[in-house]
Amino acid sequence: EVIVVATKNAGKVKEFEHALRKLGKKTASLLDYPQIPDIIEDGDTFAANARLKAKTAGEALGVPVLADDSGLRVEALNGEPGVYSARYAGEGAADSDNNAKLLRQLDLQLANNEKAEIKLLPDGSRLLSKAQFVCALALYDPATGDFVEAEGTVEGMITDKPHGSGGFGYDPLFWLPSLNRGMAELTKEEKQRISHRGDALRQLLPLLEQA
Ligand code: ITT
Repeated sequence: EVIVVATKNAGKVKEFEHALRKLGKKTASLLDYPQIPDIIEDGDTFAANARLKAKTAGEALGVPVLADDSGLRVEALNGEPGVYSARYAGEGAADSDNNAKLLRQLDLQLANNEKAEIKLLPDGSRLLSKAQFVCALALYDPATGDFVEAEGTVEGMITDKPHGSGGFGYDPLFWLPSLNRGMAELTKEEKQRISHRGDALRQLLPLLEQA
C-alpha cells in the first residue's frame, strides 16, 4: 500500500509518487520521518550510497525501504560531479548554485581546450559537453537483510542556457538531442519514459508491485 523512499529530495519524491501511483501505491519519504537523522553518504559509487540510505532507513523503520542515489557525469569534466552532484557547490548547496558551478567549470575547461567542438542550438545556446544522468536504486528488506538493486542512465548534452521549468536539479541544463528538447521541458510522464530514474524503476516494477 505504502512504499517508503529514503530521500529528502522533494523533486525525487514527486517522480516516485507519479510512478508508484500507477501501481496503486502511495509514497512516503524521509520528509515524513524527520526523526531519522541525516545519512552520511560517503560511498564511492551511486550503488553504495543507495544501499547505505536504504539500509539505514530500513533498519530505523523496520519496513522495506527503497533508496535512490543519482547524479550527473559530464564527459568534458572527466565524469564530475558524479557522486558529488548534490554537494558540487558545497554541502547543502541549492540546485541553482550547483548549476552555476557546473557552467563555471565547463567554461574553465573549454577555455583551455582548443579542440573542443561546440555545437549551437537554433536558439543560439551552446551544447558544451556530452553528459549522462545515472540513478542507482536499492530496495532493502530489514526482515531478510537482502538488497535488490537496479541502475539506469540517460545520455544528453549540457547547454549553457536553461531550457524549461519542470523537473529539478540539473534538468534545466540537460539537453536531449534525440528529442530536441531539454529535460526540464518534459512532463513527468515523458521524463519517466526516458530518464535514468524511469529506467531503473522499470527494472524493479514487478517487485514493487508486490511490496
Ligand atoms: P537524497 O540523498 O535525500 O535522496 P539528494 O538530493 O542529496 O537527496 P543524491 O545524493 O542522490 O540526492 O544527489 C543527487 C544529485 O543529482 C542532486 O544534485 C540532484 O539534483 C541531481 N539529480 C539526480 N537526479 C536528477 C534528475 O532526475 N534531474 C536533475 N538532477 C538530478
